[in-house]
Amino acid sequence: MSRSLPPNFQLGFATASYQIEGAVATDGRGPSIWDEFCHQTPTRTKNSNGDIACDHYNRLDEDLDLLKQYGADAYRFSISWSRIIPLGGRQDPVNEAGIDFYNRLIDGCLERNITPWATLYHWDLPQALHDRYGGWLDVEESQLDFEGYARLCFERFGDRVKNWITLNEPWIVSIFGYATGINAPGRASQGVNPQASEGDSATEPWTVGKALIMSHARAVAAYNRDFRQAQGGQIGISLNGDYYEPWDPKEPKDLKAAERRMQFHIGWFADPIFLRRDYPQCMRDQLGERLPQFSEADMSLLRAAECDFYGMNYYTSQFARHRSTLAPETDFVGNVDELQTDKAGNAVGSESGLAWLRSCPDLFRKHLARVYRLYGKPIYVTENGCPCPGEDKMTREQSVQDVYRQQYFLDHIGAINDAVQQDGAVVAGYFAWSLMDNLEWSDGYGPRFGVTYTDYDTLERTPKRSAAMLRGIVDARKVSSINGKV
Ligand code: PNW
Repeated sequence: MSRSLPPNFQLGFATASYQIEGAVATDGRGPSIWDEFCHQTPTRTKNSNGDIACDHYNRLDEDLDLLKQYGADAYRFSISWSRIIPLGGRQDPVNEAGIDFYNRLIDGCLERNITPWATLYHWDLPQALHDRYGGWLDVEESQLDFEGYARLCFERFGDRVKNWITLNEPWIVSIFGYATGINAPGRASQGVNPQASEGDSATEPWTVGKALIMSHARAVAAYNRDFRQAQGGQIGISLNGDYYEPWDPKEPKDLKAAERRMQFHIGWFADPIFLRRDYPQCMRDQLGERLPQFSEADMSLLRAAECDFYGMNYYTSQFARHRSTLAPETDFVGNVDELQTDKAGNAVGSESGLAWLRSCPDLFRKHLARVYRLYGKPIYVTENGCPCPGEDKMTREQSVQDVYRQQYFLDHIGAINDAVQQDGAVVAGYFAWSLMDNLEWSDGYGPRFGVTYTDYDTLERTPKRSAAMLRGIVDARKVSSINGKV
């Protein structure tokens, strides 16, 4: 087996606050838009909510012990904004009990020799900011409040946290939250989502996208100006996005469609953030005035916000087929059809336990190479994983076997190895999603992404076989340190 992962390549596991913590009203935490969304009637989350989730808030030490047991170098968690600033705003009171929880989490990692990676925003906007000014729909206010929140985190945790992720998946935040209305705050045009009572799918996602880009920029600029020198950490953002191949490889319009689809997924955020320039031309061409402009002041903020790495959340790939009709106003994919089978009938990958997720390690390799070529920053894979076929209906004894997941990890870490060795991509770490089965957002507690089985009745954790094997897979791919011996 070829070995090309650097000796200091980091293996970690990832989670997000609302998906695991529970304790939503404990010790002064304020509600977030996900608390509100999960308690709407009729339900939009399969009757599930994060009130208890995995009860991680009360089982912190046990969960950190799992990480240790799995040989983790790093742990990626997210901070619940409304746990530390219950009302969210830059003038609002700080909740010291919430700060204490994250101090215990961070110190608990360090005591176990695990490097903490903190995500500032994994989708749980304080509800008070949504009520006060529409949350992310107010581009000016939201970026100032996000900067205030980020500064508080740097001040209180930055002596020990040296790895920061500003936002998790701004594409999902904008599109699922404001175009399809599948995620909180559940806004969409009535014709798009009958369960949404308010929204405008043609305009709101693009406004929210700009708010997120500028919020990221303000947090990074603050870090660069006031914290970087003293604290010496690194900061980046985690972007999702599938890799797309043309549905018909002989059709030039499908080749363009595949590239355009990736620009709508990734270039939307990566061009302003990593290349410090306007949105991709294909987005301007299709969306025109509905895509906000960057002012001179915005551009200078983006230029002051150079960050350190590209966080890649990668799960699957698809085929793109061009459309000959005009794009509807509510289109957000670049006017393409997305398919899991190409023109010749080849499937993009094997089926997992979720319809949208197929295992496509060869295309993951292409994705890594493309992203590194375009944006030029070291890549950390900040999420990768899957549920096994049928796992949502399995008993614990069946689920912990997780043969499909073990193969998925093996294949995807192999793809990283090849992208580094043969395509020159720089990939510095890998976080499996997720440390444990948890609340899969609007899909509820059905899909299980964990390397640890969670029994939602007893909250007991049981390691799956994949948890124990990851350490070995990564070590086997690392370059040998001396004379070909590890
Ligand atoms: C990510 N899609 O979300 C999130 O960062 C996690 O919180 C989540 O649990 C995980 O992936 C698994 O879904 C995504 O439909 C949700 O393509 C949906 C998609 C992609 C990412």
